[in-house]
Amino acid sequence: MSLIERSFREKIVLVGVMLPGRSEELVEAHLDELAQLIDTAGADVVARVVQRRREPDAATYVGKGKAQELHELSETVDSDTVVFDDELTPAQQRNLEKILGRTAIDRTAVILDIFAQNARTDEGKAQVELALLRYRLPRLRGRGKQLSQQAGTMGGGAAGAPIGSRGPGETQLEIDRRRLVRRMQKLESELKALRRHRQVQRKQRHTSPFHTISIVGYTNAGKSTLLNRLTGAGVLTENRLFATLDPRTRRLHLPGGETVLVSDTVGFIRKLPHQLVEAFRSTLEEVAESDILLHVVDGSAVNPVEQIDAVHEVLAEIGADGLAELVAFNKADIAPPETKSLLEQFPGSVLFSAETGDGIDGLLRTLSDRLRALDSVVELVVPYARGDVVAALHREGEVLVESHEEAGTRIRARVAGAGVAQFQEFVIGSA
Ligand SMILES: Nc1nc2c(ncn2[C@@H]2O[C@H](COP(=O)(O)OP(=O)(O)OP(=O)(O)O)[C@@H](O)[C@H]2O)c(=O)[nH]1
Ligand SMILES: [Mg+2]
Repeated sequence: MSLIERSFREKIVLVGVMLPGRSEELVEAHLDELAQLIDTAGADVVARVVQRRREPDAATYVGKGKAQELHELSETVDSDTVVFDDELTPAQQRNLEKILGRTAIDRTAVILDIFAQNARTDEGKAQVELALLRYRLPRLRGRGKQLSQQAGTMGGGAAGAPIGSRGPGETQLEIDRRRLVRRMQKLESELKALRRHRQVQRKQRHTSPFHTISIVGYTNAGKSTLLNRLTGAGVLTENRLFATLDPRTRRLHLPGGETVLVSDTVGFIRKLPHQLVEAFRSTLEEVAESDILLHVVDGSAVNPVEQIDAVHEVLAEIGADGLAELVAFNKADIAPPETKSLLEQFPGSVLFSAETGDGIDGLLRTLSDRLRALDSVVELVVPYARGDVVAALHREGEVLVESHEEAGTRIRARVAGAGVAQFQEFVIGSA
């Protein structure tokens, strides 16, 4: 299931609106990103248009006159589709298609399409399909004859009937809608089952003594490259957006001798479609349960701070905003000198290159220190009958002092934050 035609490369016109207070550089950076999304989706950008507006037009996103101009431009450059840099309402989409005489889609549709292309596992595929259907449901329209002829072209499914199609076949529309809802329900229950399975796995991991680290960050920041560099994981890295959809977890030995679990995550992006955040919630829940976030930022990006903000927004949406976070600026080899000032702006952050390995030692040392700071030092008395608990403390924590008393073995130990619960009944105090 896809929204973008791949049997030939579609010609695309990009459209953005420049709102007050946004710099031209920023708007251009947003359109560059949209162009990269289009390229990743397998189509070619043939023109781009920016309109200054106080706010997007409620009916047509750009002004009506601009929409008419866009129609003429599209004719001239012979474009197949016009892509808008914001999510269009179903009504805006319909109105624009009438004026443009071709498919109009939005940023959300492009991102959904790329996710659909990149999903590999059953769970990933089900999550993406569900997100697509949630996007498509409010946009379903009556099908005319022309749509079936046009069915193969970009957006044919999502955008619905092209202009000039006859009035909606009400019953056909109802049938389509019902079919779609049934499919969504089926996917939801499949995902629920997968989620239960995942929770069981997660429980097992919870009792594991290892700290867990999630690598998060903007898409294309170099998260997978870092995971590979650290663990030799051999996961796919590519100079394209959303290369990773199915996150991997690997063991890593830190310089201090500690073993931790590191997971890669799907990349985030400005205006990540909420349908996707919803659909990926179960995968993203794991991020919220990690001990620390390793937030990788592309130090060579035009707008690293905006990307950091976008990542924080998604983290808040999945309930991972309260976690410990180490901000790590990547691509030191190509980052401009200004990146150094970012290190001051984000206290405790580091600069490194996943590609060349520069700064990796410092990154790991900082990570190690931050993890130690998360540990708690507790005082316990363990009855002599519970030699298993004493053994577990030696294995999973760091025993600092051990003495023998009448009631049992008295131990002072450093235990990982999440691991304390396991020993709670023997704890008599903490430092
Ligand atoms: N110059 C340079 N390029 C890098 C560095 N680290 C990663 N890259 C490149 O950046 C691109 C993206 O890297 P990935 O590791 O796939 O990025 P990601 O964050 O996993 O991206 P998604 O999975 O798509 O979200 C690739 O072309 C890498 O080769 C670096 O330190 N320097
Ligand atoms: Mg990746």
